[in-house]
Amino acid sequence: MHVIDSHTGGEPTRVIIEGGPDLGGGSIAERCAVFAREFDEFRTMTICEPRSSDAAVGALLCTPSDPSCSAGVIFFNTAGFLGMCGHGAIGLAATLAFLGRIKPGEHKFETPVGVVNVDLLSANMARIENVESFRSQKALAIDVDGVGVVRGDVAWGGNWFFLVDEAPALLRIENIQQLTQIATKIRQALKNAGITGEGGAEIDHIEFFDAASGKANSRNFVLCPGGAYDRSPCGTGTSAKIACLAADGKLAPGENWLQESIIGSRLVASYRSGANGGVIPSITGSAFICGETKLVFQDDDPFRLGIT
Ligand code: PYC
Repeated sequence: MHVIDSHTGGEPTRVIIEGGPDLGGGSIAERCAVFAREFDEFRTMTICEPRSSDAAVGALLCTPSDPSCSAGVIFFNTAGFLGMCGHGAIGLAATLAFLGRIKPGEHKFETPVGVVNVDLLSANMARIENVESFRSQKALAIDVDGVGVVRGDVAWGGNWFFLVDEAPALLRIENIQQLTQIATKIRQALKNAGITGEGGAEIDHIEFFDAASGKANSRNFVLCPGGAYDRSPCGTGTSAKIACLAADGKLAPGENWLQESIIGSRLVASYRSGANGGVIPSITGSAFICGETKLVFQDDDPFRLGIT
């Protein structure tokens, strides 16, 4: 399997260029369902330890079914599949530029949750116009075991998020373990209470906010599905945040929002109005290529399929 690794604001993306599963024809959403149902071992062997880790997002490069798109992509991690991935889409754009497959200018990627516009600004910088994002519930209170009552919004930004404005601890690197534990408890409490996104979708990302350093508008901490936190400010999480800010009248169309991650990396976001009452967020960030690798899976390797 031929993969290219990059990072976007510190968050890794591994793009499968060759050697992935044959998912047949159909839309990228249909092929994602085939991937999950019939070829899940390709996900675990590519992204789980010992060949990768909980922190990384995988991206299977596919031929798009929509002829207007430059690429199709299915994002996944150690826990399962993602609808969209903002840092991963920036990583994919930089990867395709590195391979000489796309040039600076406008492109489209087909994802399982819709087509996203991609403006490749340079070899390492891209602006992603995400799928329409919206808030579905405001200031929902949830009683969390050992934490107490936590209030947050439920919003869609290509994945489902629970966004907590008052972080339960200072968003500092030394508090990552504590933040992860609390966010995991919140996610479990939402699940136990049957609180979901639309159509019963699991709210699998938990996001905390706090004041930022320097010129950034806000700092965040995002717990991703599985146990890892996002090293980047999370493109879909920032999209969900933008949807909430817009719904509260706190951010105007076209106005920039500088989102900083727990490790201090940044994305610039803004929005235009969507067709269905939500917002179309734009996320700009940089990704850097870290490696081009041939993954080897030996027949007698007991961890050929990854540590699951
Ligand atoms: O950037 O959207 C994102 C993302 C989702 C999970 C990890 N990163």
